[in-house]
Amino acid sequence: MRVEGNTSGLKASHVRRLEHLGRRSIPPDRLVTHELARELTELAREIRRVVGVLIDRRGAVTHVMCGGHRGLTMPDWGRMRAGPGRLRGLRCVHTRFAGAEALSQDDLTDLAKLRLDAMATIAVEEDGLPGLVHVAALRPANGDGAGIQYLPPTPASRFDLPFLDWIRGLEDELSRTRRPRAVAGADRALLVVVTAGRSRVETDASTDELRELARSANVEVVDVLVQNRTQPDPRTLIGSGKLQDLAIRCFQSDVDLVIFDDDLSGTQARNLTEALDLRVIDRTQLILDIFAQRATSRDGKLQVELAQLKYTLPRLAQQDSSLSRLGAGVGGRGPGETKLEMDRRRVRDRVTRLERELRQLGERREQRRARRGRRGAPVLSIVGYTNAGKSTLLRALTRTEVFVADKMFATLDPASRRLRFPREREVIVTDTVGFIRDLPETLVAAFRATLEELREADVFLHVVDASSETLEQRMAAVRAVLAEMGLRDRPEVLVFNKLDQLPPGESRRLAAEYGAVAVSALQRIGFERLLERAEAELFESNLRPAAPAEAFGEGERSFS
Ligand SMILES: Nc1nc2c(ncn2[C@@H]2O[C@H](COP(=O)(O)OP(=O)(O)OP(=O)(O)O)[C@@H](O)[C@H]2O)c(=O)[nH]1
Ligand SMILES: [Mg+2]
Repeated sequence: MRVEGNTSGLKASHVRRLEHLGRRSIPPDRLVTHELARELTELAREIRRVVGVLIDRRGAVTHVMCGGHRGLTMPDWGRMRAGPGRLRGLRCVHTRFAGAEALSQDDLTDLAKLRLDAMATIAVEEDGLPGLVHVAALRPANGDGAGIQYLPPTPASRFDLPFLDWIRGLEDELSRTRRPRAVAGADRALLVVVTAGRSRVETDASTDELRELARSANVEVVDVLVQNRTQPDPRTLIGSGKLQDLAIRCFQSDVDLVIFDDDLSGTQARNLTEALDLRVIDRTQLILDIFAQRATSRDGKLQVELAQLKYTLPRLAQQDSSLSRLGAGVGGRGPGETKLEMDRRRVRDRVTRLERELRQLGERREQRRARRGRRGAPVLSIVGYTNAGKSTLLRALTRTEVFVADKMFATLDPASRRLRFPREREVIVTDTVGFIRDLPETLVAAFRATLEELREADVFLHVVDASSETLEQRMAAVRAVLAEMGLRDRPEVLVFNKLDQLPPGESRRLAAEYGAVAVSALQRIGFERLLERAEAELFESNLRPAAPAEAFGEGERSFS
C-alpha cells in the first residue's frame, strides 16, 4: 500500500514497516488494539514523525499516513464523498508526541470535514510504548450546540470500547435527529453571514435577503451561521475556529452546499470547498443561479451565460497560479496547467462570441424601439427592488397577464404593455428585471442590454415594498443603479406598494413622508392617485415636450 504523506529521508526498512501497516487488520469490534497501537508508537518514536492509519468498519487498515513531527495531512479524498447524512465508515488513529495537544484543531476539523467515525490519538511514551488514547467523535445536533463528543482518555492497555455497538448507536441517533428533506431533490443549504462591523439590524436584513434568494433558487435553508468579525480572513473569510464549527454544523444538518453572503475570492472559494468537502458558493453565484433558472428568452439566456463566464474567468486565473505553485512543490510543471490555460482561452472566446451576439440582438431591439418611438407613445417604466411587486402592478394597471411570483427575480425579461389614459392618451408601460443591493458588477454589465430599455423611459414608476424594513436601503440601491446609467434625473413617481401589509393609515403616513403614492397592486387600491401622478409627470410637465418622435432611435434621450 502506498504511504500517504512525506516519507522522504526515511530508511527503506522504515518505509517497509509503514507499508506493512497497510496490510494489518484488527477485530472489527475494536477501535484499536493494543498491538496495533504499539506498532504505531514504536515506529513513530524511531522515525520521529507522526504515524497514522485509517481503519474501516471491518477492521482493515485502508490508508497509512506519515506526517511531520507535529501532525498529519489526510489523504486527498477527491470525489470520494461520504453519502449524505452518513459517516464515512472510516476512523483515524494516529500517534501524538509529548507536548502536542491530545486532539488538535486539525484533528477535529478533519473529523468533521471527512465525517470520520472517530478520531483517536495515542500518546507516544518515552520508551516508545503507547500511552493514553484520546477519542473524539461527531455527535448529532441535540440543542446544546456541542458538535463533538470526547471519550474519557484511557491507557492503550485498557482501551476496550465495543466499537461496532458504539458506532451503530451513534448512527441511529444521527438518523433520528435528521429532518427529512422538505422538497425532494432540492438542495439543502447552510448560510454564512459575516457581520463585518455592521449593525445587528443590517446583518439581519442581509440574512433575510439571502434566505429569500436561496428560497427563490429552490434551495432549502436549514441553518444560518453568523460570524462577528470585522476583518475577513483573506484565506477563508471566516476564522479557523468558525470554520471547524461550520464543518460540524454542515455534518449535523446534512447540507449539500454552503452559501456565503459575502463575495468570495477564488482562493477563498477553493480553500473553503477543500476545507468543508462540500459545494461552496457566494451570493453572486446564487443570484446567477436564479437568473439561469429563470432565463427564457434568447437574450436572457445569453446574458446569464455571459455573466456566469465573466464571474468564472478571474477565478480560473487564480486557480491556475495556485495550482502551478502546488505543482512546483512536487517538482514539475503545474498539474492541469495546460488544461486550465485551454479552459481560459475557451471561456474568453465564448465571452467574445456572446458579446457579439448580444450586441446584434441589442441593435435589433433598438430598431424595434425606434419604430415604437415614432408612433409617439410615451413610456412609463416600472423599476424597483426585486420582489417589490412591479409585475403585479403592470398586470393590475394594464389588466393583462404577466408572470408574478413570490420569488426574487421572478422577472428577467422585459415586458411592455399598452395603457390607455383618459382623453385617449396612450402610454407604454414596461416592466423589467428587479434590482438588488450590491448588484455584482458582472451582472450589471451582462444585463446592460436589458437595462438599456430603461433609457427610453419618460417617467419611472419606482415601486417600493412599503412593508420592507429596509425600504430606504432598497430605494437607495435602485437609485444607485439608475444613477450609474445616467438616468437619475428622469422624473420618478415613487410608489409605495403592499399597503395592505401595513396597519391602516401607516402606509399613507409613510408615503407622505417620502412623497410617494401608497397602493396595493394586489388589491388594486390607490390606482387613481397613482395614475393622476403619472399622467401629470408624463403630459403636464412643461419641462419636456410629450414624446418627440425624432428623439427616439438614437438610444439616449435627453430632456434638457
Ligand atoms: N400583499 C401584497 N403582496 C403583493 C402586492 N403586490 C405584489 N405582491 C406580491 O409580491 C410578490 C412579488 O410580486 P412581483 O410582482 O412578482 O414582484 P416583482 O417586483 O415583479 O419581482 P421581480 O420580478 O422578482 O423583481 C408576489 O408574491 C406578489 O403577489 C401587494 O400590493 N400586496
Ligand atoms: Mg417581476
